[in-house]
Order: sequence, then C-alpha cells, then structure tokens
Amino acid sequence: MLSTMKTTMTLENHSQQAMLLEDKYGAHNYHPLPVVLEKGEGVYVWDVEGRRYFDFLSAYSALNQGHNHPKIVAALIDQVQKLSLTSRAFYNDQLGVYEEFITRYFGYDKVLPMNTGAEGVETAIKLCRRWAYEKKGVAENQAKIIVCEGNFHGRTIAAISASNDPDSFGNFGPFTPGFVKIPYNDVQALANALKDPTVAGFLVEPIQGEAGIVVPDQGYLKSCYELCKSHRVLFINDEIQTGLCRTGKVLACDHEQVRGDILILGKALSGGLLPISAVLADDEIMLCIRPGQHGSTYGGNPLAARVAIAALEVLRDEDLAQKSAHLGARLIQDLSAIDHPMIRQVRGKGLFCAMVISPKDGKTAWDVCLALKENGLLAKPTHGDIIRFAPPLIITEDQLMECVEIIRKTLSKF
Ligand code: IF1
Repeated sequence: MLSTMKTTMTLENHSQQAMLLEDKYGAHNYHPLPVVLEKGEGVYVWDVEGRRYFDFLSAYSALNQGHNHPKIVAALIDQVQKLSLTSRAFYNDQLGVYEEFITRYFGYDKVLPMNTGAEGVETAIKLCRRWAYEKKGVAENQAKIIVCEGNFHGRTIAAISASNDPDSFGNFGPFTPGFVKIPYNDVQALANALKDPTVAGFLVEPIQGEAGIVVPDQGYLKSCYELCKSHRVLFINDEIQTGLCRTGKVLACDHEQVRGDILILGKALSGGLLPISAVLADDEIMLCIRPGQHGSTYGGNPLAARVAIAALEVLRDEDLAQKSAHLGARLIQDLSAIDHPMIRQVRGKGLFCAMVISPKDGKTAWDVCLALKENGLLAKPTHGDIIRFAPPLIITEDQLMECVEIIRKTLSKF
C-alpha cells in the first residue's frame, strides 16, 4: 500500500507522509525537528528527499564513531549470522572475551552488562545500595544517594525521582525515596550532605549534558571524589553521555584524574548500532550482587559483546579522544568569535559544545535550528535556549570549518 502511494507522491510528500504516520500511530513523547532521515554515513545523514546534512547531534553522543562505522558494522554482521542472543541462562563464547577486554580497557575488576543507559543507572543504584547494607553497615532501606540539581540520569522512576526537572518527574509520582538533591558544582553542599552517615553514594555527571553542557569548575570532581573517599561514600560516575572520548579524554573524569568507584557507560559503547550499556566496579562492590539478583534478557548478548569491542577499538585506534580535544578547542574558539546579539554564551569541552541563544525579534533557538537545517546542519535545542553542537568525533578539520561557516552564515540572517 505505502510503496504504491510512494511512487505517486512528489518527493516533498515523502517527508510529510512519514511525519503524518508518526503523528497518527506513534506516542507524542517527542517533538522532533521536521526532517525525515533515511541514510547515515560518517558525519553525514540524508533525508528522504536526498538532501545531505551534517549530523551535529550524534544521537546525543551515541554516534561518536560516526554513522555506520565500517569496522563496527562488520563485527555486527559477522556475529549476527552466527549467534545474536542466548540469554544468561547459558554461557556464550563472546561475553567473557568482551568482559576481559572492557575491564582492562577501563581498569576495573568486573563489568555488569546491560542495554540502555537508564538500566545502567538503575544497576549502579542497586549496587550502591547493596554495598551500603553489606559492606558499609547502613541500616536496611536507609541508604541515601546524593544527586545534583540539573541532572539527567534517564527516564525510569528511580531516575526521575532523582531529578528536579518538572518535565522529567511531573505527574509521574509517587517517587522512589532515598535521593538527596544538592546544587551542582558546589563542593560545600556535598560536604554538608555527607554528614549524614546513611549516605552510600554520590551519583554525578562529570559535565551535565541535558542541563545544557554545564562544565563544573576545574577541581570540582577531584574535590567531590576526595570528600566521598573520606566519608566512605561511593563516587558513581555517569559517563553515558560524556564518556567514550566525547569531551577530549576517554572519560570526562580523566580531565581531573578521578576514577569513579562505579562507572556507567552507554550510547557510543555500541557506536550507535544497538543499545549497549555497562557498569564497571571492583570486586568489593560488584560481588554484592549474586546469581539471580539482577540482570536482563539482552544484557551481555554475544552480538553486543562483539559490537562493543569493535566500538571501543575504533575509539582507541583512531585516537578519537585527541581528535575531540583538538577539534573541540577549535570549534569553541571559532563559535566564541562569532559576533551576534543572539549568542549569549558558548561553552563546552572537546566536541561537546553548547551555544546559549537569546531570543531576537521573536526568533528562538528552535528557529535557528530550523534555519541550520535549511543550510545543511542538524542540531536541536535543549531547555528551549541552548543549542548543542556535538558532531561525530571522526569529523575532519575541513568539515568542521565548513560547519562553523554554516553556523555563522545562518546566524547572520537573524
Ligand atoms: C531521550 C540528553 C536526554 C544521559 C545520561 C543516562 C541516560 C542519558 C547522562 C539514559 C540519556 C538521552 C536520552 C534521550 C536524549 C538524551 C538526553 F541528556 F542526552 F540530552 F534525554 F536528556 N545518563 N540521554 O544523557 O540513557 O536510557 O537514554 O540510553 O530520552 O530522548 P538511555
């Protein structure tokens, strides 16, 4: 039916038809930019009308290696033709190899493989609470986890219970107890909260992504880590968005030589090919969960194991941390040099950059993103006035300069 309709439609209608189908048959839990994508390769995506765009969102840093990286796709195709899923009821020949690879890659004793970032966060919360009762001696059901205002740790009930963003938690109550909220980038606030002996963990994003790429003061993470250490509280590092070379280091916490007690990874762990997340910790924490006490159907599947190894090898072999550091400094410098009344601030670290936009003549960040789309660059605002600029880390300097010119030219029209 649809295919015959497609031949009789003008090209422009392909997009309209796709958007109408989503509107009619899909939940309205998103408000996407009006562009319908059909193909992706490297830093580029194409819409159904054949127009090419630079992808400056990278699926919120799930595509650090670019769209359909050939090495990662090859690993997926090879494995999917052999064995994709066993469940954890049985062993498979790929999981142990992956577990050894990723634990050595990041320097932890063990990994608990999951699928989405939110599941990784939930896993970390459960590990932290279990450690508090079994190792720290906190009374049962009394463990608290400190979180920061402005955080984003996923869309689950526990994650939104930790959120102070009404868009995240509004009308989804009742909420999970045991979260203490403090201001981000405020060491004294953490010190005060740590006076409570029932505190088990401090869950933090090294740079707050959804909040609009909020970079804390130099030394903040180190100070928080030291405070956690001195109070026997676990530093839980949510690197789902900031990790895997995005900010110019393998992990954002590497900028301050901080090693979290629990490390949560997701997104680019699969290079954008399928949902893969991972929680890493040493034995004292990880062995608090025993057989039958946690897991998931797809967690640790052999397909994810192969894909994740390839995704991590690409980050290492193409030195994407150094590329992100070098090109990110150039991007932030060049965007900061654009003189325009709508630009309130440019900030970021590596190729993890944000431009804060002030409305002008009724035009907002959304209008800027619509105009950027017309000029061949896809980005999307967060919190209304912040445009995130986060291209795949494989972008070349020439391509980046072309994108800076697109941004400059687009803004000049406002
Ligand atoms: C959406 C932004 C939102 C995350 C951190 C855990 C998760 C995320 C630091 C959960 C996921 C995604 C979710 C996605 C858009 C994007 C996002 F922060 F990146 F901008 F929503 F706020 N911790 N962030 O950033 O991982 O379960 O999604 O795999 O919800 O549309 P997930």
